Formats: sequence, C-alpha cells, structure tokens
Amino acid sequence: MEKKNCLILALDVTDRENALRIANEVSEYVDSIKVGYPLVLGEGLGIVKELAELAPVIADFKVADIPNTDRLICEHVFNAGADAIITHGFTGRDSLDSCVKVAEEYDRDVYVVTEMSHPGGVEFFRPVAETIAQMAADAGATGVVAPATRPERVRDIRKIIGDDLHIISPGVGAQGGSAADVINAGADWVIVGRSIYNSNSPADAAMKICNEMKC
Ligand code: NUP
Repeated sequence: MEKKNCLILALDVTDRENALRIANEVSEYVDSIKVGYPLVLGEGLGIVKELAELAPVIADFKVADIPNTDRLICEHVFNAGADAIITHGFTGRDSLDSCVKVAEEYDRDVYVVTEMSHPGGVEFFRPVAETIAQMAADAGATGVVAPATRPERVRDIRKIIGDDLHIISPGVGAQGGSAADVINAGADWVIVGRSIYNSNSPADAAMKICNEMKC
C-alpha cells in the first residue's frame, strides 16, 4: 500500500449503505480501508470489490487455521479483490507460510498480529509477541499489527523487525491510543474505526487525525 496519509480506516459498520457513504467521505484521507467480520458477515464478501474502487482493502480476518484452510481463505479473499489480509501468527510458521505463499502468487500483502491492542491483549500475546514478529520477518510477511494503546510495545517490535516490514497499528481514539505517539514510536500506519465512523463528520475526524500525525 502506498503511504500518503498513514491512516487506515477500520470500517466496522455492518450495512452497505453506511459503509459506502463513510468510505466515500473519507477516501481522500485514508491509504486503505480495513474490513472485518462485522461488515462482511453483514453484507457478504462482495462489499470488498465495491470498496476496492475507492481504496485498497485490507481483509481483517485474523486467519488462524491449518495451512490448507488458511490457503483456501486467502485465495477467496484475494479473488474477492482484497489487497491484503491480516493473519494470526500463533498458529505457527507452516500456517503463516501458506498465507505468504498465496499472497506472493497474487502479489498481495500479509500482516501478522503480534500483540493485540485491547487490555486482554497482554494476557497471552505479551510473552510471544516478539517471537511472532521475528517469525513474520523470517516468513517474508509484509508487516505486522501492533498496539497503538502501547507505543512502547511498537518500539520493541520495531527493534525486532527492523525497517523492512511495515507496522500497522490499531487502538487510536476509542481504545485510548494517540496517533502521533504511535507514529513516533515507529508505526507506519494507524488503523482507526469508531473515532471516524461514529463521528458526525467522518471526513473532519479523519482529517484531524492526519493533521495530528503530520505523516
Ligand atoms: O490488536 C488489534 N486491535 C484492534 O483493534 C487488532 C485489530 N485488528 N484491531 C481492529 O482494529 C479491530 O477489530 C477494529 O476493526 C479496529 C480498531 O477499531 P476502533 O477501536 O478504532 O474502533
């Protein structure tokens, strides 16, 4: 994904009309639109193609299965028009390799979750986040997902992966994280959902975050 504004919209509304309205309003401020289960379960995978006309789409399906099932999921998602997929890493190297292989075949991107941004994200992920980050680098993933709610962890993870991998970082706004702080800590993009799509003016909210980051 091309870096212009360092902002990714997390589009977790559940209906097509709102999704397209918000995506249209903010498209000039975001480098990508992330869709996940809420919208895809609400409207079907076809929404990916519609959104992809406005911005590259990241499919946040946190893929976490055996290699063969992961392969089938990735193929489906890339065929639907997604530019990138988010996978878990705790399922192991063979599962991740399977996703990376499909992404290479389709010339698409894979981001691997390291430590999640919510309070419970430290319970199980904390002890393995660095190992997962190293595995993502070794496996040739595009980048990792790391928590904007803990910029110090973004800094730790950046040290592990170096400059070759990208860090995309959720947890800004509604979860308490600051966009400027996490960009300063080494994130390439922030992922923002509720602070934008629940705003009376999603475009103004997105513009404010862009200005704050001065990316
Ligand atoms: O660790 C993670 N935290 C997180 O919030 C990994 C994620 N993929 N996300 C997603 O980022 C979450 O599912 C949601 O789509 C988005 C953050 O949304 P919001 O808290 O800005 O509304």
